[in-house]
Amino acid sequence: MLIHAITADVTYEFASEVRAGLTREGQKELPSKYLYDDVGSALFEVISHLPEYGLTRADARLLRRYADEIVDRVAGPVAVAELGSGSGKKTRWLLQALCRRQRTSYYPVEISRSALAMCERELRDIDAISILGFEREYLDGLLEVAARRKEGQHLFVLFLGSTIGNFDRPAGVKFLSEIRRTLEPGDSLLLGTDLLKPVEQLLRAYDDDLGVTAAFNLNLLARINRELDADFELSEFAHQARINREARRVEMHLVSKRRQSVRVPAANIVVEFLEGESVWTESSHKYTAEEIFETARRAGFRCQAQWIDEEWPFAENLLVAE
Ligand code: AVI
Repeated sequence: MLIHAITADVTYEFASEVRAGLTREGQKELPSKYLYDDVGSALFEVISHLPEYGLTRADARLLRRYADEIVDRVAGPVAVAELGSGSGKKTRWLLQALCRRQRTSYYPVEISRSALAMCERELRDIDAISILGFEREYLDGLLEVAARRKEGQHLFVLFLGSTIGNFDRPAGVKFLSEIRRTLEPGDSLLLGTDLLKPVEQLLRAYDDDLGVTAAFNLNLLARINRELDADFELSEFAHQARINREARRVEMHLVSKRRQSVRVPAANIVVEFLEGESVWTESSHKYTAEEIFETARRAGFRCQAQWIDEEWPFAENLLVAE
């Protein structure tokens, strides 16, 4: 597979976002996209196999079971763009269903080069597929894919795995509106959303017994040590999953076990932590099946169909650009 990579100064951007997040007034924060370096992506892959975390398996079950039905509802001919392809495993079912209908160009968009390479290895054996990966932020990658659209071709965008849940609700609508802006009427977006479930189940899913999610979260500090030369003592921070009922989300935090200061030379800061103070690293918003219709409408789509997994409440939503 060809991978289009950018050589922008990613370390500089990482350092400035770390500086902004750790020096802000009130709650310290780090953007969740930085959880996914090579180590973080590998840990997330393990999370997706954990008994406590059913999200990825529910997503895959729906795609395997309903691939033909989903593809039948998508106006063709299409080129497929996937935002955040990960390993590409669960996309196989959709691509195989599409490739039975037409020769298909598949454009995975990923910020992790190793995930792109994994995705290519996973999917290259499918008949009648051509794969071109973009190592880009989602919207930048999608713009490049849209520029390759051929006359009369529709785009079918995949945003699976409930990554939309990592945006807060207003930012989620804004992001979907930005996707909509790159599309033409009649193009489709398959949106995976994790649905609300009992608090105990959610807490277990984001704080598993083996401690894989804890390692996934703590790796963000390890990454800052590796890439920005910081001196975080990982054993002095604890992973914590919190439920925010009002916002209908699970939050991941890293809680300082004592009063301490941490140097981050490449970001030119020394950060002071109080005992019990946390860095908020990720939010996972949970949806109701009904609210997706309104969310889609506000972003300029119509939710044409929805498939729901009963075992682990999760919905695939087929949105059509109006
Ligand atoms: C990628 N994203 C949808 C996952 C989630 O559930 O929010 C990331 C994750 N964080 C902790 N466990 C999994």
